[in-house]
Amino acid sequence: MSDQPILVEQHTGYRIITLNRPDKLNAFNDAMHERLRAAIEEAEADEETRALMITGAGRGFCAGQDLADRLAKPGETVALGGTQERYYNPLVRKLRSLPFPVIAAVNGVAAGAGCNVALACDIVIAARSARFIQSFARIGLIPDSGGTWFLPRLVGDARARGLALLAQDLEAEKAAAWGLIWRCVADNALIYEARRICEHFSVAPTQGLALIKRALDASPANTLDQQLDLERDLQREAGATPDYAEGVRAFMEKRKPKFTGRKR
Ligand code: LHQ
Repeated sequence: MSDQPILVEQHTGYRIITLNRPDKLNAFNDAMHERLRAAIEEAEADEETRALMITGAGRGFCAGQDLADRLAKPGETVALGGTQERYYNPLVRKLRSLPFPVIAAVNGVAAGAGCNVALACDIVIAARSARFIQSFARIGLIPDSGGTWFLPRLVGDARARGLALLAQDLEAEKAAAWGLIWRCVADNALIYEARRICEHFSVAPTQGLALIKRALDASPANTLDQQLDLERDLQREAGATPDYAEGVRAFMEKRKPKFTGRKR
C-alpha cells in the first residue's frame, strides 16, 4: 500500500482523488492538505478533466482534522483559526468554484471537517454503511469548513441544530432521506455508481455545468430579482458556448450530442 497521503487516478475525462491515511480514517494532517491542494490544482489545470471524484481509502472517508496534531499541552491553548485560514477554507472555496462537478464518494465515516468537505462537493453519494458526524461539539468546537452554512441550507434549521449540537451519528440512508446528500447505495456499488456519474460528466457540456454551479452558489445571498438578472447574464454566457450550439443541433437532428466541454 502506498504511503502517499493522496492518490490520484486519471481516467478519460475525470480524475479520482483518494484520501489515503486509512489507519487514521484519512484524518487531515498538513502533508495531506498540501498534496490535496496540489492534486486539485493539477486537475483544474488539465483541460481534459471534466469531473473529479473524492473518496477515502480503507473503512473511512475522512475523520476531519488529525487531532494528534492539534493537542493542547496542559495549561495551554492552541490557536486554531490559522488552520482554517491556511487549509480548510481555501479547500472549501476551491471545491465550490471548480469549473466542473466534484463528486464525493463517501465510503465510510465522514466526521468533523471530513463531513463538511464532503458536503462542499456538488454531488455526495454514500455507501449504506457510511455515517455523517458533525463531531465538533464532542470536543468543544463548532462545525467549520462551511458546516454552519451547508447544514441549514441542506436540511433546514431544526435538523441543522440537532446535528451540530448533539453531534450524533447520521446514517447514510437517513442523510439521503433528509436531503443532506444526493444518494445512498449498497456498499459494493459505491465506486461503480460514483464512476458512472463521473463518466456522465466526462461527456457533458462542462461550461454550462460550471455556470449552473455559479448560479446555485450565488442564490442564497440574492433576492429573486437579483437572481433573475444573474440567470440572464449566465444564460448569455452559456448560449455562447459551442456545446449549446451542438446540443440544439443534435436535438433537431435526433442524435446524441457530442459535447467538447470547451469554452470555444
Ligand atoms: C484519528 C482521528 C482524528 C487522529 C480517527 N485524528 N486520529 C479544524 C481546525 C483545527 C483544529 C481542529 O479541527 C478542525 C476541524 C475538525 O475536523 S475538528 C473534528 C476532528 N475530528 C473528530 O473529532 C473525529 C475524531 N474521530 C472520531 O470521533 C472517531 O474516530 C470516529 C467517530 C470518526 C470513528 O470512530 P471508530 O469507527 O470507532 O474508529 P476509531 O475511533 O477507533 O478510529 C480508528 C483510528 O483512527 C484510531 O486510531 P488507533 O491508532 O487507535 O487505531 C483513531 O485514533 C484514529 N482517528 N479520527 N480525527
